[in-house]
Amino acid sequence: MNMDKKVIFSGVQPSGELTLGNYLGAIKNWVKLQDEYNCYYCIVDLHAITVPKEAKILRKRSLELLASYIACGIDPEKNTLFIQSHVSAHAELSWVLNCMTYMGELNRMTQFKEKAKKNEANLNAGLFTYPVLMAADILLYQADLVPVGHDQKQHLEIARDLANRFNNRYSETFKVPDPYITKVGARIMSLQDPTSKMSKSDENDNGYILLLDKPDAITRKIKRAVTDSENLVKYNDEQLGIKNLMTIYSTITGESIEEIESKYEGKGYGQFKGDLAEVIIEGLRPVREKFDYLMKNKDYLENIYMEGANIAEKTARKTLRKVYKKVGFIPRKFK
Ligand code: ATP
Ligand code: LTN
Repeated sequence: MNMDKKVIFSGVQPSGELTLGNYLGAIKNWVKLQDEYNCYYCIVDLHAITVPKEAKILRKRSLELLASYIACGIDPEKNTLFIQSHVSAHAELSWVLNCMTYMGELNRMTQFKEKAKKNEANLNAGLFTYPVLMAADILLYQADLVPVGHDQKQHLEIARDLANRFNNRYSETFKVPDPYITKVGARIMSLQDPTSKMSKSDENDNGYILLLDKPDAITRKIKRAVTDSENLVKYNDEQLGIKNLMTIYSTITGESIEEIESKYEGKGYGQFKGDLAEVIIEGLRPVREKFDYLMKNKDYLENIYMEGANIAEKTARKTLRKVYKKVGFIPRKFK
């Protein structure tokens, strides 16, 4: 590990299969950043239990998520890939930060408000303090940069506020992290409702494309994607459906929106959708193939998360020791 490089931390919850939104909004950027930065990419299983899960399914999804990271192009030799619950410092720092977080600032979180509506029957405290655990994740590694989708912007603000609050109250301890949110691709919308984000917990499975969807499913979902009756491949805020599809096209191929507009001038939605389905299928093919291969090699995956936890643990403990000392806990003695 090169200590001169700046540090990146990010994570995804093993709360379902990855969508095209997760890939284009977050993970694709992780791949781009891996050479330039010292990266920690985490499977945030502690976060995932804020919405109850069956134990067997959570275990399965966590391993699949690790395989997906690698299948998307994240090189386990260059990055630290690990499982959040393996490094207990996350839960420990989270407690200390909880004691410095105001109820009011958590009450303002849009994600909490939305999830609270959906989980009224089980509105647990974990869902409320979710952003504090996220702040702990990031601050433990002294991360400079956090690549996430647009929906996480508010959570990052809290992480920055908590870092500053702790540094001011005690003394300089945490790096104040910056968000890394791209202009195009940071908000991929639902194919069925282009006013809400594409989400793996959507009830309507036509709303999202999964990373591991088969080609015929991808074609079907794109054909059914909601558009308007204009039949013009134009990027503007009046035509949210086609705008979203063009964003997907541009993020995968790297072609600019202007290039796409001129390519499809005089051509209708039918042709554009057909081509887009092909672009997605071809873009995801290598990911799907690598994923299938990795899931047959469980020992290899085990080795990666084992080594990852060892490396992460060292860095995280170092920060936590400083924190415990500053808040006034007597350091533990070992015989
Ligand atoms: P859930 O639907 O269970 O809340 P999610 O699909 O939002 O989950 P997360 O694990 O919360 O997925 O997010 C992982 C990463 O993917 C985050 O960086 C998030 O910002 C990004 N992301 C999620 N959905 C989208 C989207 N539709 N467009 C762009 N980025 C997204
Ligand atoms: N809340 C994030 C997942 C997450 C995360 C993090 C992202 C948990 N801890 C630390 C970046 C850095 C989400 O995407 N829902």
